[in-house]
Amino acid sequence: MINLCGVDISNYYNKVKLILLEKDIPFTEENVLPSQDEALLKRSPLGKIPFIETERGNLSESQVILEYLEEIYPQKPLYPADSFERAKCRELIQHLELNVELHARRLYKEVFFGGTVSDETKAEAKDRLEIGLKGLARLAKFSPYIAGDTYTAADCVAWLHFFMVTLASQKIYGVDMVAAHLPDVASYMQLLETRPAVQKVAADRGAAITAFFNK
Ligand SMILES: N[C@@H](CCC(=O)N[C@@H](CS)C(=O)NCC(=O)O)C(=O)O
Repeated sequence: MINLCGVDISNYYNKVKLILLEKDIPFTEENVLPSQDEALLKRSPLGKIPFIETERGNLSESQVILEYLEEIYPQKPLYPADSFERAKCRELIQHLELNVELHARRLYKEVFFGGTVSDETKAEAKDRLEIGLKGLARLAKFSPYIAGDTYTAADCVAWLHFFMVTLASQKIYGVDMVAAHLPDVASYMQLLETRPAVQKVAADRGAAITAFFNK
């Protein structure tokens, strides 16, 4: 049985959790915080979460895990069968992660962890986020799903990262940069939130966020 390790407030942890739920793959969860402790470094090479433990060994990096799960559980596919469409789906995921979420991530210290981020970093992150979101707007179809008429792994990733980027940009810049660049995003998020797997991840994330801020 797969053991998913990490915390429910992490969008990367929730990415793997959502994929497991959508594909109906049995798994257990273990609450593990990222750290540089030797014990954790033996389980996850950079001490990051998420990682999974399998009968064959451990795997880190959410996208690697996602692709592995897709290969070993091809039933209930989350990628299109056609090679080009599959590549378009991966292209969306790559843009969401590298050109959107990673820039917003530079703000999380102030948004979630009581730290401060310099004005220079805030300005840089805003510029890069604008470029990333404009690029995403050129690629995203929202017809009704992000890659077209079928729900795919790109929707799982988009749903999680849009939530974080919205929170971060509202708190730091006073504006929801996702909605500003992707005007159809509210109805898209509502559509995704009709899915039982998405609802389960949202409920667990909500409880974890409440517990985190009331510590
Ligand atoms: N590229 C990694 C990102 C994972 C990641 O950044 N996880 C965060 C929590 S959301 C973490 O472990 N941070 C601790 C650190 O960066 O040392 C993935 O896709 O799994």
